[in-house]
Amino acid sequence: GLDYFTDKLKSVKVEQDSKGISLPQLQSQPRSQHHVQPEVQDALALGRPIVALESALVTDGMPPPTNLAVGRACERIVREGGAVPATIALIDGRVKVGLSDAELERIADWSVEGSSGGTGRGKVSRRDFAPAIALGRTGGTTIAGTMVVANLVGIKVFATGGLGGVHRNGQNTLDISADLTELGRTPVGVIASGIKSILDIPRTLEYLETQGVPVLTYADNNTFPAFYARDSGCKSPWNVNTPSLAAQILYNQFHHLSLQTGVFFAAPVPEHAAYNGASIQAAINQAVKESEENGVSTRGKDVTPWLLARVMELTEGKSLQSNIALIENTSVIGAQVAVEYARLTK
Ligand code: PSU
Ligand code: MN
Repeated sequence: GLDYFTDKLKSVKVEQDSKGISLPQLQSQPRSQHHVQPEVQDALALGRPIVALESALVTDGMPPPTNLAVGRACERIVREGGAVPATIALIDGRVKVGLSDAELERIADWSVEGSSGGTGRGKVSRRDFAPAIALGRTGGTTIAGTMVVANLVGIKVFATGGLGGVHRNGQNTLDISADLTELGRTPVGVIASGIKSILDIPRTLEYLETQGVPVLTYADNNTFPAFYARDSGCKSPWNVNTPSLAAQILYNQFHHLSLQTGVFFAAPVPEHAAYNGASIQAAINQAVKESEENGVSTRGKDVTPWLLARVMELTEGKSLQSNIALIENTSVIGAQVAVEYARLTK
């Protein structure tokens, strides 16, 4: 199982090559030379701060050329904050922890395999790894998928944009993002800007409660944010507003209590970039309505990318500006939390 993978990773003397570190126990499988970049491997060995970054937002969440620019910006921001960025993706059937710029470029190009132009075909979640590795596929890891890999290699802080959730009418369709169950069973701290109101936010919070996931607003109040907007109308059970408190919570969860459950920090979009307008609410409602009419709302992993792309179209790209700002903001916080967390676990 996964413990086997992790134990092996710790105990096996790994070989280093130009592409990174090979994990020998997986090399007997065709196309299964997974790679942890040397920089990430060193940081893991030395207990230095590391921030995991997802790649589904590059392959599916935002259109070119913004997706590549944002992917690069997040890595740069994490570095500037004194942590090592580890963008996680699946490339030719190999799990990559830390991407080269060429690899990032490749998955950001919507004309090549693995990037899917908002159709969802490139998304890699927990259920997809085993088949996608066997078939040599390329794709972007969702929050759930990124958490799986981060946890396997020992990365505990992960920054991204928007969490998946319970979809509207999810009580009937059972469309509930695997991000929520992943938080319930994988000990990684996730920092995001809340949940888009393409989703059912109150039910998403209920589901996270059922999964036993600590949910905190990262601010001086417990207003739960809704991605573009700073206030969803819901409250978080908790709030913290410093990296050291956030790191202490992760330490309590993972070390002190050894709970095998993630932690969710919801960092509101910066005030100057917030988008509370009636126009975005109207666009979201229209996109959801259209998805129900044209049947997309029942098409599994396609639903979220389709809605994201449609909202962007309907707002003529204006929503993209807050999208960029909020991801850059969570990258800043991710680095700060990772620095404090490394201090506690040294
Ligand atoms: N929400 C966003 N932007 C995104 C996603 C969600 O505002 O890019 C992506 C993330 O990768 C998330 C995934 O993990 O969509 C959730 O997809 P689904 O609803 O199919 O679980
Ligand atoms: Mn879904």
